[in-house]
Amino acid sequence: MDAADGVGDGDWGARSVTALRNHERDYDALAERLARRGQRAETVVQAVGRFAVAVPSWALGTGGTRFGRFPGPGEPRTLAEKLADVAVVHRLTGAAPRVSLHIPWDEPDDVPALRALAAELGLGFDAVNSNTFQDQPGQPLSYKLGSFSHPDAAVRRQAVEHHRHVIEVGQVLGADAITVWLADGSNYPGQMSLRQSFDRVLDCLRDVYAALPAGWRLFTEHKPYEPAFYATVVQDWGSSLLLAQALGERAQCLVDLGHHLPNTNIELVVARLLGAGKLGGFHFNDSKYGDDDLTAGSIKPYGLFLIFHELVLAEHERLAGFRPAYMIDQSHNIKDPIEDLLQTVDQLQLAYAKAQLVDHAALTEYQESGDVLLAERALKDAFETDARPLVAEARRRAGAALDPVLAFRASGYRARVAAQRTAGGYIPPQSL
Ligand code: RM4
Ligand code: MN
Ligand code: MN
Repeated sequence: MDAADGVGDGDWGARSVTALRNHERDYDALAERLARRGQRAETVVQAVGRFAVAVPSWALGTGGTRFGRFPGPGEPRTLAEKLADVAVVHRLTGAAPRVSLHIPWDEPDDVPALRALAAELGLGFDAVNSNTFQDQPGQPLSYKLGSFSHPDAAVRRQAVEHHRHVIEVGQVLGADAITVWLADGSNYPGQMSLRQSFDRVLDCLRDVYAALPAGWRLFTEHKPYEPAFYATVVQDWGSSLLLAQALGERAQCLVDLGHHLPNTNIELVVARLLGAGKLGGFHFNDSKYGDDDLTAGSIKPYGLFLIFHELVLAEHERLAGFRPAYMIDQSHNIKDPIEDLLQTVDQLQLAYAKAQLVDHAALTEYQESGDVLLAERALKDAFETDARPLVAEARRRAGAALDPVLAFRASGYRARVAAQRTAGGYIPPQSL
């Protein structure tokens, strides 16, 4: 594989002696500065080295809006090519070892063969995703008026059957969770019963929950609107929590950072779900207005840091049941998808590293003595620290790149695959 993709020689970024020397000087300077604050750079580097996030199978092609799409050269045409691209992201960041598969967008023909191919590339599988928000060719019944919430029991049965199938595929792949995002909802008042639609969703989810293999979890993902523009059935974290609590211990909530109404305090939502033992996972992205699916950290980096602060607190406190599944869910509309993913993973590693720099003992002391200013500053001190050398060091130790995007550009990978992947265009899933 290494010879084929040209990005596997393990010395990325360290290839330039000057880049490596500059990195070492930056790292030493930061380590010294942290030591003066009583903090160890080494501890943070090790924590960043353990951080991992899954890449969704739908993220390797150029995304688009309902107005259009501007594909770039060398997009993957097959699942195998998508895996090859994820392997590049993992090799350059050291932090993307798993793929989150979407069915039927990425329905494998030969599931065991896909698992073997992934293993060859050093990849595994994270939560599998179902899709009852579109009708598939040949599907007997339509989801136009809903899936799990549909008034017709036959449609609901078809949707449950689809989820059983997704779980079966996931099981063969070695996944251990299913994420359920439903588009169910209505566009006009009166279109559906607001209460019954929720009860039907819960009933169907009970069937899916009952089909979970041992050790599996089910994540419910909420979204306030789109494609339903009047009332979405699972529209907020409260509804998601009701479902997860009614289903049982192995049902938890998934927080997609773009699925909140404007100005929602997402770190507070995260804290509530953590407190209830119901935080299952994340779909990382960023947004300015709605479900924009922009690069994580590109619009509200402080918000991302505050979310990671809650996560790191839970980690340090060894909160019971805390086992979050981290995934990316973005639409790469105008950046090269691989570059955007590299930038995303870097931003997540950075937010995680900064959150590790919060002095928890001092923060607690300020909170308890009512020192508002210093409490806030305990967070700001961490956020404003340039933690990039810590992240680069974690990557260097993992044999990944000091600067993944520059290493990717220097590798010539995109041009090479553009030459290979010529026949037939990649048809992307509709961007949602
Ligand atoms: C939705 C949601 C789901 C994703 C689809 C494509 O808005 O974020 O997680 O699977 O889009
Ligand atoms: Mn999502
Ligand atoms: Mn979304």
